[in-house]
Amino acid sequence: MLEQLLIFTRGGLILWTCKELGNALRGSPIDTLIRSCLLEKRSGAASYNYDAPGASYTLKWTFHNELGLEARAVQNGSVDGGSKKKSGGESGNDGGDGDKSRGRSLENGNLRNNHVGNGEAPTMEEETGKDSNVDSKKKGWFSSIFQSIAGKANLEKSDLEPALKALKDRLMTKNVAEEIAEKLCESVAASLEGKKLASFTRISSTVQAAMEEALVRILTPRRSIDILRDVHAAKEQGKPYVVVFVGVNGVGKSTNLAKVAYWLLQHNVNVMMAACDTFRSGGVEQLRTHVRRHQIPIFEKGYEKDPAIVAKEAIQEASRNGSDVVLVDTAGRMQDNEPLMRALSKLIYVNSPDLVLFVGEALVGNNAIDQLSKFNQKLGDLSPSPDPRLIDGILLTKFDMIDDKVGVALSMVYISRAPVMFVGCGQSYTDLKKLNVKSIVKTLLK
Ligand SMILES: Nc1nc2c(ncn2[C@@H]2O[C@H](COP(=O)(O)OP(=O)(O)OP(=O)(O)O)[C@@H](O)[C@H]2O)c(=O)[nH]1
Ligand SMILES: [Mg+2]
Repeated sequence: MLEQLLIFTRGGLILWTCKELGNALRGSPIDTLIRSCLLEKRSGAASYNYDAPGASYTLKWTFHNELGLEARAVQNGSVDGGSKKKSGGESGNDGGDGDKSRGRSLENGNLRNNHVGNGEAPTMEEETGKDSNVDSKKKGWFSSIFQSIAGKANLEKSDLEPALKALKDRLMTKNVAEEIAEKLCESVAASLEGKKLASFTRISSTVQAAMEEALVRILTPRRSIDILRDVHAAKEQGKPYVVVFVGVNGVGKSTNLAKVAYWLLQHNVNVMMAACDTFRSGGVEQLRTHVRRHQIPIFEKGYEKDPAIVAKEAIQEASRNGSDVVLVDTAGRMQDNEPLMRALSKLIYVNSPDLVLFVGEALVGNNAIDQLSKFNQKLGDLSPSPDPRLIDGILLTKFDMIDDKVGVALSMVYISRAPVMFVGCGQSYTDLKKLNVKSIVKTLLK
């Protein structure tokens, strides 16, 4: 018999409950389910049996909704095929719910896995950003600057200048660096010059295509990095694939390291974490919480040890225990703190990781660009090697908090020529996405 229905956000905030369906629940089946199944196991199952003295329930759930709502049905005893209510159709992706209660997924500053299994393939979504309603919102400013040229024959640069100036200013309000804004405008100009575009719609689609093409050029890295492919290649050579997460304090290194671990686990890759933040108190414990939830090994040596040595021992341990990947957490450091930057270059020199991932916070806007370029510069200057390793890729965090200021992503790639490999967009393990160029263009033209 159906005992209770609940709807709550991914953060755990109960929005609606209907208890009148049966007797009051005995024990705490909902709490137990959340604690021991949903949070801990990353369960892909959609059914859970709760058995306590005098209480036996089957709990079923679905997580399949754009709003981040979830419906839960509790049935008495063990059942088959109990009713499963959906709270609204959708794609099952993690598209943000913008829900303030998301913060509740954090406990003592640590990330919780609050992604409720929906049995779907654990692929990484592309960052779809803030592009809903783009077309309607775009119309206002976009039509006011481009409408005037519709229907003009043989568009010349002088015809386009006012529109391009307005476009450049607009891009710069979204944190696009001036140099990049100019490049984008040049591409747009080249796509329009000499043409006659009869309708505003044609102009709009031409501009959009030109921007997309230019952005793909900017965002396309010098070399492509396919982590899963490289992990398998390393495995074939009988060695673990090593990723070092670097960046300034509090940008989200450890949290996003845990998200990357989650993503790798979903691809059946054995992951080990190396607690090489031997500097900030609480850093090791923070990582321990994640490994407990992921049920993966951790290599740790406490505090005040040389992180380069801890990482080295961790990699040796990974070879012994058959881990495919070692994710190395490092202490946050300011880009101009020379002793700490020297220690980091030593860690990289000693361990030759496969990937040096710079974790940057999109939220700090152009400061992130300064951090990135100085990290690269210091890693180069302070390395013991004549041929120093620099940053290979970027993990951009807090993308969920920047509204439409997406320009920072472009600048980071532009100055470092390192690709944005992941975008962190929330505080759940599943809030890790790929950068989506189309969506960036839409956001910029919004
Ligand atoms: N909204 C949002 N918050 C994030 C994201 N990534 C990390 N955070 C939060 O940022 C805060 C700092 O995260 P940490 O992972 O501890 O950062 P850190 O870089 O390891 O910090 P230090 O080790 O002290 O340098 C935590 O509250 C995280 O939950 C993200 O993509 N979006
Ligand atoms: Mg950390």
